[in-house]
Amino acid sequence: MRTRNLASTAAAGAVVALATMAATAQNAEMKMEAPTKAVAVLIPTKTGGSIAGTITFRKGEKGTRVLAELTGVPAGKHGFHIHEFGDASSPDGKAAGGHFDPKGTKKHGDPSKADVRHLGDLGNIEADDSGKATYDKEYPDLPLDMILGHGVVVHEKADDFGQPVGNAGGRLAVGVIGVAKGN
Ligand SMILES: [Cu+2]
Repeated sequence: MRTRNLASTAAAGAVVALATMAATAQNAEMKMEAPTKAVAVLIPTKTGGSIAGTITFRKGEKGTRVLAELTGVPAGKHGFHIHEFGDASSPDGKAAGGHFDPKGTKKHGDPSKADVRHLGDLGNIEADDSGKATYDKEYPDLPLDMILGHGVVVHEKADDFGQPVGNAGGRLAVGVIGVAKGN
């Protein structure tokens, strides 16, 4: 009898403990707001020279606005993509993997034209003679939450939108997309 009472008391205690844990978890979840801004700071690869800059991703009314301000970029167009991995650890930038393609389209494309493309295909970023490059485009189909933790790559050459990856050559810089303080 006594043992049984103890057992049921313990069981009741466990139920209370579990309920408390669940309530705490729920509160924590409710307090955590969905990210509205993310940033990637570029790290030059071994061929990236003095390239530097920050790419900002802002949650818009629909989709994501991508803004970049870079310096030290060789004049001209450079392929600019979100890549699969947020991994800037290799000197050639290849640890960032291939183009971010969560929909599995396996098709490279020009974001201003192609409706079917790797979601990470952001086209080109163009630098002037002083090495300054800016970018400001909004993508209705690019959810901010989905790109967090992935990588951004600035390529050596222009993206000509040829298959399979746009012939943009090597990688000048890699950044990792991380959650930033909102606004
Ligand atoms: Cu790329």
